[in-house]
Amino acid sequence: MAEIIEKTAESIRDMTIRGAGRIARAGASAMGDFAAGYNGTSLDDFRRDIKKNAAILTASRPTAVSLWNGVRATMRGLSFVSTLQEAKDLVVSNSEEFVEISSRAVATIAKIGANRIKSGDVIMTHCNSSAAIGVIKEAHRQGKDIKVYATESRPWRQGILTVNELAEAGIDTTLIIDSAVRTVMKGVDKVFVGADTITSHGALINKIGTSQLALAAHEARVQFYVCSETYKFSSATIFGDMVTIEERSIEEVVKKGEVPDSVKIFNPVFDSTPAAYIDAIITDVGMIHPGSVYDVMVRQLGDSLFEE
Ligand code: RUB
Repeated sequence: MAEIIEKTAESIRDMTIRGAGRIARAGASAMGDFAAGYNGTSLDDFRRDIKKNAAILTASRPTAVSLWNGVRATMRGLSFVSTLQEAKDLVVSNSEEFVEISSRAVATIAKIGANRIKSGDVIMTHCNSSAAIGVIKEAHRQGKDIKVYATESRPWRQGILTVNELAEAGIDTTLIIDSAVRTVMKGVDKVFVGADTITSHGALINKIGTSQLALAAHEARVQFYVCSETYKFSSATIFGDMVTIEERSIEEVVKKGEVPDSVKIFNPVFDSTPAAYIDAIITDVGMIHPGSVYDVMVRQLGDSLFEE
């Protein structure tokens, strides 16, 4: 059963499974599958193995707060059970609950976000966010006449996935290269992007280039909306922890031999957009001002926030 953990971790590492929501659900599901098929005989061994698995999964994309929160959710209450069967059942039900709640959150965000869109709007999105795409598709489903610009999102080109999905839904979609963002922004009404992580100060960590969209939107007085499930809020940032920005292989940027070895290549894959450039965060508990993130965290997590 440990194979399911390794297989999921490998798929997250090589980006077969990607996007903050998808990796969180994949991590949580793998934990549930592991527990369901566990054939050890002792509760202590199970606790030890489940912790080991959590570490393997979270290390597959070490800076992803969503993955950490999804995996951790499956272990909630584990120290209070007294039998192996109870422990297995608890991880399975926690896992199912996380997948169900996080999927429902995407649908709720779609409904709330679509209310911000009116017929005739020109929208821009970046990378490939199921939460942001959900909003756009819902507005289209409601019969609103919209046009969408989607960025290519180098180097992985997740924008190709986005334009395929939007075009398949019948939405008027234009693909642009990342450096065309400022040129195109003048004709845009609203920007909708997803979130990898939201800090307690309301800053957004998302695909590299998101902060450029935010700057260009700010300059052009275009509304900038972030679509984020609340489990992407990082409680560690309350206590001053910084979000680590993932850097990936240089081979994602250039092919071997394409540039001299003396050329250094820097490939950060996320960036940080300050709260001041964000008009609102559309979440599963409603639309909030970035300044309210801390309050929502405290309300949702209560005292447990201050226990670790
Ligand atoms: C994906 C990305 C997405 C967020 C939100 O980056 O930055 O905007 O993860 O996605 P990568 P979602 O492709 O490197 O994982 O709304 O689907 O959770």
